This record gives sequence, C-alpha cells and structure tokens, in this order.
Amino acid sequence: MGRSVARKLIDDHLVDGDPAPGREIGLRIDQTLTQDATGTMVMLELEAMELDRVKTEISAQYVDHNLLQTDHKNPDDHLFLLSACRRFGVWYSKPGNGVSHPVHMQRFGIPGKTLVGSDSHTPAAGSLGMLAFGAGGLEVAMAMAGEPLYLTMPEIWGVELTGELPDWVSAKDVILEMLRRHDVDGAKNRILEYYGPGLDSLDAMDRHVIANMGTELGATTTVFPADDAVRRFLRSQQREDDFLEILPDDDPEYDLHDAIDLSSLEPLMARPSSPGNVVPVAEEAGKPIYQAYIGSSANPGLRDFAVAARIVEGRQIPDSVSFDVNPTSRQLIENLIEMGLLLPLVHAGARIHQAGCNGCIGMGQAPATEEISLRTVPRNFPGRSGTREDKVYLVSPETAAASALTGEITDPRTLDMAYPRIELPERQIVNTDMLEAPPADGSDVELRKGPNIVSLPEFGALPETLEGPVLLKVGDDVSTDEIMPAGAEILPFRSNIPEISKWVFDRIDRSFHDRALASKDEGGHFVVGGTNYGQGSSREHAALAPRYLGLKAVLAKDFARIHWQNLVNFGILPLTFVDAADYDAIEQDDTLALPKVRAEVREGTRVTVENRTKDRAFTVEHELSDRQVEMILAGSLISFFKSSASRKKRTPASQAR
Ligand code: MIC
Repeated sequence: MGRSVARKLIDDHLVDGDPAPGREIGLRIDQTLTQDATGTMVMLELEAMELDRVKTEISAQYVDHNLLQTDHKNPDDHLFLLSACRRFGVWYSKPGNGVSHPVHMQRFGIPGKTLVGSDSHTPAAGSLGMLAFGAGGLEVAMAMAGEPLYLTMPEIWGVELTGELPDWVSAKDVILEMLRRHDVDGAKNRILEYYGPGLDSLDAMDRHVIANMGTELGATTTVFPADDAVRRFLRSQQREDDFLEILPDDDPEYDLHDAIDLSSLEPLMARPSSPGNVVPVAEEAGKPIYQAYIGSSANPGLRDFAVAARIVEGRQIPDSVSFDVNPTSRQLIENLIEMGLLLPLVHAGARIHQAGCNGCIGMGQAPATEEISLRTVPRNFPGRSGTREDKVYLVSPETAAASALTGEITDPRTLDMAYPRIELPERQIVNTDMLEAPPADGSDVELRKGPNIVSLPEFGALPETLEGPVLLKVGDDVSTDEIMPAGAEILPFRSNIPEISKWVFDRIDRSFHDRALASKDEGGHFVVGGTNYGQGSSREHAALAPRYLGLKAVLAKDFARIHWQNLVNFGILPLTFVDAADYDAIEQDDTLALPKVRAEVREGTRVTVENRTKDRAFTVEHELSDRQVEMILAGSLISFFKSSASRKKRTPASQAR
C-alpha cells in the first residue's frame, strides 16, 4: 500500500524511534512559532538553557494575545520579546500585525516542513501540507535549540471528502461535523488527514479552519495535501516559489477511515460550553443574542470577513446586539479596504477591533451576564470569554453575521437573500513591514526585562516518597482554561509565575490557591481528575503554576496530550487509574501517600498509592518513555537538558557519537 501525506512528512523528518502507532518518535523540526502569552516563558527558558542562537530554519514570535495595555505589564512583555528575538535570532511580528497562525501561514508556511508552536492551534499550518504541532513552551524552546520533538507516533486517520459545500455552509461546519461525530477527545493520538474530490471546493484558508480546530478533537495534528489550492494560495501571497507538491500515493494506507459528503452538511453550532456539543443551528434558532463575533485563528480568512461584510451590507445591526469584528491581520484589513468591504461592515454597525486574538482568549469583549454570544472562535470552555457563567456558541461567519442582523440565533439559509459567493483576488496586498528580521549576530543584545518579568522558578528532583492531601477532585474534560484561566486580568502575568499562580483553579474553586500554599511547605498535594484532563490550550502555565504551588502528581482517568506532556516537562507525575473504581473511592481532602514512588517510576510503569484517610491501597500507572522517566526523576525537562548537555560537554569527542 502507498503512503499518506502524513506518513511521508514523518518519514522525511524522523530522527529517532520506530514510527509504529504508540511508540515514541523524535522528529527534526524546521520551524517554530511562539506567541506572546506563551512566548515570554519560552524566551526565559532559552535564557535558562543558555542558548546562543536558534538552530531552526525559521523561528517567528508573534505578539497577538496580550494587546490590551492597561498598565506597564503587556508593553514591557512586548519589548522583552523584541529584545529576545534580536538576541536569539527570531523573527518578530509586532503588536497589531496579526494572529500567529494565519500570519505564519501567509509569510512562512512551506509545504513539507515541520513546525512546532507554543499554541495548541499550530496544526492550522497542516492546511499547506506541513506537519505542525502544538506543544508546551519548553518543547518549543528545545526545538529552537535544535533538539528533536518527541511524541507518541499517532494513528493516521484518513477522512475522505466528497461532494461540494451547499450555499450558506462553510469550512467551520465541516469541522463542527467532525466534532459532532467524535467529540472533544475523538482524535486523541491521531493525525487527521483529509483527502478526496471534496477538497476541490476548499481553498487553503478553508482548510486552515478545519486544521486549526482539529485540536478541539484532541488530534495530534491535521494534514492536507499540498495541491493546486496550496499553489494558488502561495501565489496569492506572492510566494509561489515556495510551493512543493505533496500528494498521497494512489492507494494510501490509513489506520482509520471516515468520510464526509460535503453536499449533505447544514449550518452547525457548538452549544455552551464545549466544542463537542454540536447541533444544527436550526435547532437553536430564535433565541435572542447579545453578541455576534467574527475573527480569531479559527476563521481567519479574507473570505470569512468578506462573506460577513456582504451579508450585512446595506442593512443595520439592531441596537441590542454587539457585532464585534476582529481582523486577524493587518494584511487582512488592507485587503478588506481594497475590496471595498470595510465600509459595509462599519456602516452596518460593526465594532472594529485591532488585529489580534482579543476576545477569543478573553482579552476584552466579554459578553453580558446570562447573554448569548455567537463566535467564530475555536473554543467555548466555561468562563473563557471573561464572563464567569458565559453562554458562548461556536459558529461559522455566515451564522454569526445572519444572527447579528436578526438579533437572534438564525440559520443563515433562512435569510431573504442570495448566498454571497466570494471571489478572492488572485494576488493579495502583502505587507511585511511589521515583521522584523533578526540581526545576523545578536550576542550583544541585552534582554530587556520589565519589573513583571520574573525568571523561571527552579524545581527539585522527584523525592523517594510523596505524601499530601487531594486538594481538588474534578470530573471529565476539565480544560486548561479552568486549571489556569486566561483573560484580560490574568494574562498579563504570564511572565510571572508566582503572581499568575494566584488564579490556579480559580474558575472551579476560589480557595484553591490559599489551600495550596498552606500545603506547599508540608510536602505538596495531589489533584484527581476524570477523563481528558487538561484539554485545550498548550499553555505550560497550567503545569508550571500548579507545580510552583506544590502539585506533585495528578491522578486521572486519562489526560489530554499536550497537557500531559507539560506536566512531565515540569516534573509533575501524570498517573492514570487502572481501575475506575479507585477514582470513585477518593474524596477531596483525603491524604494520599506514594511510599516508593521514585523507585517504582524508575523500575516500571506501576505506582502504589495508599489512601491513608480511607485506609485502602491501589495501583496507578504511568506511560512515560525512558527519556521522560529521566526527566521526571531530574525534576523537569530543563534540569534534564542541562545535565545531559553538561554530560555531552564532559564526554571527549572521540567517545561521543
Ligand atoms: C487558546 O486558544 O487557548 C490559546 C490562547 O491559543 C492557547 C495559548 C495560550 O494559552 O496562550 C493555546 O491554545 O495554546
């Protein structure tokens, strides 16, 4: 049988391991992407690793999350990042230039290359035939230092697309259909690869929508072929020379199969508060809305904004509705102006915000209490919008614009107008002025640290035994937005772990921080979770800050992939229940002991747990590779990296291989 696109990309970059599903593999990384909310930590990690200059072909840093400047913190971070980019050899995309994923795709995306980004939506670049992964900042820092990216070889899941999207149905409905079928963990440890004749009706930016939100399915990544649509996209970005055709072989081998007839789809929406709660828009039609929101990395394309502009053109948004338009890049704004599409939006009553992530991550535009917000963003975890009990629905730009017009949830097919099919310009206006190339030598550049930028805390090795209380027991699908919330108040502390730790689990239990601090000096504590623990964002702060507060181990039914890796990177043991009854038997505040933890982790996969409160013992297991066991024993990936780097230095060249 022939090879899939994903398999070709893996084979081309494999530097370690056997690519059989479930085995650990190491991949060579060509490019990295960081954004400010996770990037400041990455730069501090590069400093802690004493790196001179990045070793990748391209590393780019975007300032797109922390754009509100209500005091010195965010602007200090921007200047710190600029200095770090010059110091370490990284491209710098200035505040206002746009959201990392679409800008990276437009300016740096190259078919056939690997990319790792400190943002879970990095797989969006799979739209160009790249192999792109979201990861914790530390792994991105390692890739910048020239180290391979290690991951569990996923199964490859071929999804055949046939037919053509009907009017009023677009790429967002395709990925919502996948979420309707498979829910938020349906693609865990899998690569989604789309193929088939239906691809002809999806341009590269439409594919970006689908690849971006593959993350919401728990996928390791998503891959599309690099075909004519990709060539056209690169031509429109004036970079056709970067095109390389990458197609699956005639009879590609996939581990799993699925198929979607695009012609059969209808407008869909994910109800509050999970991307997996998908229903037809028609089912919810008629509910009054407070907000309709266009933008974010999930619907970043010129087409997405153009279709919204054409829908509202010549009409008026009712006074009760906030119609928030968040351009994804400066380039997009320039093209909307050129196409005459900004005027209809402004005239209809849209509130135009600056280019960036903005309300998607709770940086402004929070909805009113108890009110419905329809958003084209990728996720709607509880409270993520900034409003505690929020009611956010995920929708296509068509559904958002139609509902903005009527003031209630509206199936766009019921609007009294013809579907505005959008013809995109063959060549878009390209503006690279807000991207600064790194200098040839940055060794003299000083890192510019404002008072809110605090160096990484250091963490000790795993002790022989662990004992402490279960400070929190939670259910299934707890997201990193609940573990370490974002939003305008909290995000400015992403460069300051002691400060940001004050909000750990705040959305679930406001007393968590104080209770954790109290237990910290007495040897730390545990958290118990259900299935898919830590779904969502790649933010390593959801591991780092809990570790700072004394979290030693998480016992869960299972973990979301990126968060699991972040826990390991910062020396928190991710342990899985062997018997679900053991989860049921634990109560919050029980005291647990792991009497032989260090020896057991070193020697095997099983760890003994004693519930001292309930006087019962049980076994949990870990899925760490040998390399990860060393990391956990050393206390963190940084300690492991430093000790192996110094071992390498001490090994005479003749013995080193
Ligand atoms: C998200 O959508 O949650 C983010 C903002 O892109 C995050 C990154 C972050 O927490 O800063 C992600 O998904 O990785």
